[in-house]
Amino acid sequence: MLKLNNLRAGLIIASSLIAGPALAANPLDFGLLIDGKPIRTADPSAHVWQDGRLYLYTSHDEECQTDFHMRDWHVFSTDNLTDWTAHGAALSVDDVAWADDYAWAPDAAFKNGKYYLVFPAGTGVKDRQKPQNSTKWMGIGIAESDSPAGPFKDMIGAPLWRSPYANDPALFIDDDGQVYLYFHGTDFDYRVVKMRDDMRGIAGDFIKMDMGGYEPKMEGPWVFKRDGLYYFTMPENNRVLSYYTATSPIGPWTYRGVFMEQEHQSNNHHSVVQYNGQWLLFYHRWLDSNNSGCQKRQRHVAAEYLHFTADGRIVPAERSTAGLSAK
Ligand code: FUB
Repeated sequence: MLKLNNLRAGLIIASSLIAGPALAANPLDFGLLIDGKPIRTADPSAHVWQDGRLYLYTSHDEECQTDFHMRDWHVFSTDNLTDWTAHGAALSVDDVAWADDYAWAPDAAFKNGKYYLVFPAGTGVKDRQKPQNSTKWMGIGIAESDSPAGPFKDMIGAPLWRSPYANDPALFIDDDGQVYLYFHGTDFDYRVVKMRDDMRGIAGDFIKMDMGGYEPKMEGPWVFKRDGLYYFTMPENNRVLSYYTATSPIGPWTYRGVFMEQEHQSNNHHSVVQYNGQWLLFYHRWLDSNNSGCQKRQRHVAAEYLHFTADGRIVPAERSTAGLSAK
């Protein structure tokens, strides 16, 4: 833990001393350098908490990463969508007893006066040539903090469940306080499970949702509620962002179409949040990392304003360079 705290302190100092104020044009500049290079972030999960700030919980790609071996999750916040504060690592697999790799897409929630981080993590290796030799396994953990900026501590020292394989968790709290956990899992898509009130485990069975007959491969689910309507959004086939709507958080869902096209045939991962009356889309892009020494595209978090039609449809969003700096 000492090692992690030192790392957090060092990163925050590096951020404030080296990078200075950051602007919110795309990709987002968090003002955080690691080994002299901008932190590579992906899988942004956005939330607005009681302090009026917007917090982003992201995963963190190692420089020039391969096969998504990832070690920690980061937190950033803003109160004006322009200047970002880097709070350092929210949690590292170094502090998770049951995993040593695959610090993938996290999400967060506020309940019972505490902040919770749900995080996918795992162990083993994926053998792409001989899948039968793969030992990779992933599960979902739950961590807690008194502060939205972390650091978070694994609450139960174990994944929420061991089977089925699961990653990409998303939490949604309905108006009655019930917490729902949506996730991605091999052959186990479109399930949701309720969380216990104390957030230390799941309550009841996995619920297979009625998706209205359309079930493409799904990653990174996200659920939000707007004007009484529930929205289930996801990177369909890992690529395009598409959505369903329903009048209940567990469906039945109606497919409504694509709201962001794919780019470079690469994965995307997103979240949707309302801040000061405006709806915002956070997502990641695969961009050339100029002057970094890495010869391939790397992931960076970006954001756009998101608009709705009068009847609740999401207006397709374009990737822009102005991002949230465009009023
Ligand atoms: O960042 C690792 C994985 O890539 C995420 O869990 C997926 O959603 C994809 O973005």
